[in-house]
Amino acid sequence: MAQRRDPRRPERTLAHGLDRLAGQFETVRRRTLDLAEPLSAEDQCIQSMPDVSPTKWHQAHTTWFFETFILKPFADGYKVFHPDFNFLFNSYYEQVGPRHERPKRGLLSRPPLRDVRAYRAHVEDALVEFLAARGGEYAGVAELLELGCHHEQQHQELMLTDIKHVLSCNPLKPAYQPPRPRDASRTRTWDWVEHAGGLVEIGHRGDGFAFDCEGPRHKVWLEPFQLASRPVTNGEFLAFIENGGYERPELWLSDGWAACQTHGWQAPLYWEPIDGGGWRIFTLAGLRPLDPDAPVCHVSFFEAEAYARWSGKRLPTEAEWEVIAASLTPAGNFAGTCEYHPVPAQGEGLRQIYGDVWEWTASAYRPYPGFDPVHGAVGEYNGKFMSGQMILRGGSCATPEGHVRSTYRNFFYPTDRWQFTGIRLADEGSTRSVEVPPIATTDEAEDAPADPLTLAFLNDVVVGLSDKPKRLPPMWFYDETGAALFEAICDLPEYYITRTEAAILETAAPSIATALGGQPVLIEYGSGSMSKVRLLLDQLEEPHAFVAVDISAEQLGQAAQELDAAYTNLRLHTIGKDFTKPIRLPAWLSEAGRRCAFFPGSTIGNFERLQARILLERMRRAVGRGGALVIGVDLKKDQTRLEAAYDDAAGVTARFNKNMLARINRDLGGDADLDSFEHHAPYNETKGRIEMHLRSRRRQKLTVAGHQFHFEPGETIHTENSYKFTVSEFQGLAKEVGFAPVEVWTDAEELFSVHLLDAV
Ligand code: AVI
Repeated sequence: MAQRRDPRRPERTLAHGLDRLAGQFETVRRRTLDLAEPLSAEDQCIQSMPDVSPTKWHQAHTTWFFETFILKPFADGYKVFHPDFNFLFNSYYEQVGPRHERPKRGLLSRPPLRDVRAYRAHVEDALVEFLAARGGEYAGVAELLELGCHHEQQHQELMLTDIKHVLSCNPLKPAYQPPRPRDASRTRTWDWVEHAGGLVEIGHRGDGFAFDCEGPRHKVWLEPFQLASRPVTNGEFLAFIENGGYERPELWLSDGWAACQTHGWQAPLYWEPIDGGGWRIFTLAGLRPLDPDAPVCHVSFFEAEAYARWSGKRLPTEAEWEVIAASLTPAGNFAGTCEYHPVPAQGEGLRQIYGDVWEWTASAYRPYPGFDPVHGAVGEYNGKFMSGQMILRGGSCATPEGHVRSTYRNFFYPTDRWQFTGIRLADEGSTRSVEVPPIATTDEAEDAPADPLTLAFLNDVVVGLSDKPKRLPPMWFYDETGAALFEAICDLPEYYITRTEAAILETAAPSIATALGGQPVLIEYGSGSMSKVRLLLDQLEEPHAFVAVDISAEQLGQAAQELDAAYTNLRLHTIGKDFTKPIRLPAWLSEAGRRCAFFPGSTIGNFERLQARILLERMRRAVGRGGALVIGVDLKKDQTRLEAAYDDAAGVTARFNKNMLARINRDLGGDADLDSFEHHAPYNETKGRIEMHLRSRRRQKLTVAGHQFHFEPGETIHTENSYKFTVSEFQGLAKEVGFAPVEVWTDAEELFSVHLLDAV
């Protein structure tokens, strides 16, 4: 999804009909900054061990990659940002010249973070200009651009694994992010997935992006085997520990036993014994209790081997892993879920083959028959590491969604433990097996949706429908159809929210305008059709700019055009993005008056308390001290009125709810039968929220991209919560993140409230 840039700076804007690759570049680059956002400049400078690189270094090195392999050789007249940066930020490319020693990256307190950010902007601007000048003709650089994006995604994973190690070394055990609430349900049982063996093919076919080491595709002979339907859990690994697993040399490979002794391993990395018994673990959400049902992670290859031997099984070869995984589209608990931690298995059948933990295989990282690395310096990317390392498959909870494939070969040294690495067992095939599972080809993977937004949707669908109770995040309601249906909801007689809020805003706008003063900047989160903001814009004193953030790129473009035509002197900046993620505001905003976040429609009610707090905190940071917030908040009221608003007589809300299933069919090739689900929207008095569900009318199954989900009659998918507040409940929440109430307006019936708050 491409972010629309400031229309007043057309020279930096990519040509219309933006190439998929240029869009991918922008998305990937922004994600890197998003990942760094929770960290201080001090956090970003630390290197806690030689394998770990500072966050700042990752940001610079990924930039260096584009500069070195695209701009320097291809962009005429490109001016390097700084002559020393080649030495500082070259990782391991001998052919590009000498470099700063890897274990000393944490000593680079200079250049400061702000210079690294400026370096990123410099290279991005130059690359965007270079691509625009080529008018979509990227011959010669397309592969490098794509490689650079995938390279940066690899570093995004390293940013998470590295900062986890850095923070774990701090005695305060700081968290990268607050803990996320999770449903406690899980499936404890597991089974074997059988494969009859025979002559199979593995490796990339050559269509679409892959790293050079994933090919050539070639034939492999497999004996019948079976693969565990889910990874080994913490609870299972605990049994190994309690059975003396770390004290029994007979379970270990000789080098593994030596490593175990040298490093004093007694448990996976990040496990800490609790006085009096038990364990807790360090996570990116700080120290947490050990969940016995979550996949064990941060184990070395040697620990995985010892565990497999102890359990009487073995690790799968990479070919065994690949032929099973190739029948499924990569979706699961990747970094897009923002869990950054493996979660317990849900549902039945083959689970968590993608995401959660990288799975150690029994295969050494060696070239496939006929492997021919790319020529030149960039050929040093993979090939030269093909000694002494082991293959891991499937991606982890820190891997960006859309990054891995069934053919993806990750590799680490057998003693490495700081990645999210886990164990899936294999065994020889059962002689009972007569059923021959399809020998998988990668055809399905080639049909897989490629753009990041669709992949993020697929992930949420696979993760959400595997959960108990099943759930889907409401942000996915709003594709073009969903956005239109929501507009129709706003006009319904039962849905009092929109018109009540509009009437209140009309009354309140002059006072809001006075409070904001001259040249204010409005930032609307989830701007939709941009109709409500007009009520404010009409009253504001020379508004300096309007920043609109919305996930629906189609709607954003359309609405921006209309607003632009109506407010010719207004600077309009659009950000096509999920507004719950950090946003980057353009530098030119700083010359203006007060900043005011605008969040109408009671959308705040669609978030759980913790998420609502995080979102308000982000708004607080975006407007800065002295800024303001104008927010619409729906009030608690009688149940009948509330339920009617979410289950209207004309059935528009029901269609809106079912559009989620229609979208699964449309965008992900799902086979949901819309008639066999019904809209259900009760008010939950105890929790103070309307709950929207899609209730299955019968026993059925739904298939999405190779994943199957079973429904019992009456079972629901929880699609949305709409929390209702009292005025003081909301003010209490806002105060927690530094917003002080200034004024609140309600309608005569006290159905709805609009709040003006100051950022203090
Ligand atoms: C966007 N949001 C505030 C609406 C609400 O009222 O929770 C979404 C909605 N869902 C069903 N009807 C409207």
